[in-house]
Amino acid sequence: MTSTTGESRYTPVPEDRFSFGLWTVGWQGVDVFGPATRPPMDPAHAVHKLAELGAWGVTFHDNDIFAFDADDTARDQALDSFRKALEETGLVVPMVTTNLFGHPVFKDGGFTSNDRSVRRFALAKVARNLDLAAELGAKTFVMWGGREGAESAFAKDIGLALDRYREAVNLLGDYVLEQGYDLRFAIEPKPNEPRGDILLPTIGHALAFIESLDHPELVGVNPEVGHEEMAGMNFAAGIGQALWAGKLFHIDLNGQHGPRFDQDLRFGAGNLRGAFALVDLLETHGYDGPRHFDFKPPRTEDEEGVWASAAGCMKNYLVLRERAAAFRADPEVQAALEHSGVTTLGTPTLAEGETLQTVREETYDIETMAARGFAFEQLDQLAMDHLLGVR
Ligand code: GLT
Ligand code: MN
Ligand code: MN
Repeated sequence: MTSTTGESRYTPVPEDRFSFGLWTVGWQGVDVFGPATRPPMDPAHAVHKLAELGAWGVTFHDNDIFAFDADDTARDQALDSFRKALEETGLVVPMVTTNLFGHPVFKDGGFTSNDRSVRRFALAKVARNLDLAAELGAKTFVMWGGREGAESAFAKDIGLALDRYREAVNLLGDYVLEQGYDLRFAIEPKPNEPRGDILLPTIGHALAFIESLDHPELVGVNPEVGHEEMAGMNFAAGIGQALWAGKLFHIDLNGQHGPRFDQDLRFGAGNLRGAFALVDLLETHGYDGPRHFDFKPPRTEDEEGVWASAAGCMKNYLVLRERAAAFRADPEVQAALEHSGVTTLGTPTLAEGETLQTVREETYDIETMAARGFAFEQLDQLAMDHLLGVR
């Protein structure tokens, strides 16, 4: 039985910066094979429940709060009720995003639809939502281009589509600068689903695209655990590169069992060792952005199950954070990191004043160098022992 103190170690507080999308806990369970299994959830109710569970923030798409075809009165009413819930609970809105994928008009994408009038409408929809994001104090604006892609090779000219994508992000960046909004963009990569192939499918594709923009400093990434793992990528390694590039503006935490459809399991489910490595990386790197959960409580769950699933996301993060701290503090681990050369990788390969000529003239004891064991297995077992709670 866990003691009260034991439980409270894993009870989230706002300082943990946990946030949830309204579309996550509000997901009604509609999938390709069947209709909703849960009733719609009032956004204000979701805000209250998330606050009770210890979350810090809530995020949304425009159409999570008001319908696509809402008139101004309906839009204002829905927003008033949401704002009231924010005031009552103290929850913040760290991120806002736009739905450019649900309505049939976006079936061939928003920014990169082959239909120019759709592209113009998409820009207008996002610009309006930027005003709302700024008004609510959001610092990050996510762009997930789920419909930006194709099912067949000849349907989309990739180069032209990227030209239009860039045109859109440049225009929206200019708008943010002109308005003086304190907002940055975060592109969310995904390899496929709902499109057969999606543009900017991985962290690496997105990072390369960002460097081609007029204001690359305004744009970073919002990687999602499951999306990289769907592509067979190592998520923590991708996050390592995003951090290295100074581009980890936001993150979508969830769980996935390898390359298959997007599972959006609660954080910690699926690849647990990957989740451990990720939390260790975020915490040791001093990542101070939101810990945002983008999961879908399975359609087997009723509302109680939805909150159990949301609470599980946060608890698993806190447990892994504690395990990672214990791993880092363990003197045996520190010695193993040293022994394996992990720490010495921080030393530049050439010393001050040395040149390529220096290394060309050096004599090398190749046999001894080749015989060295790196003891990564011992190090990894220590990590495993900490993860499993036996150290
Ligand atoms: C959608 C998608 C998520 C994105 C959201 C942001 S919407 O549910 O599956 O991964 O983060 O647009
Ligand atoms: Mn997903
Ligand atoms: Mn996501």
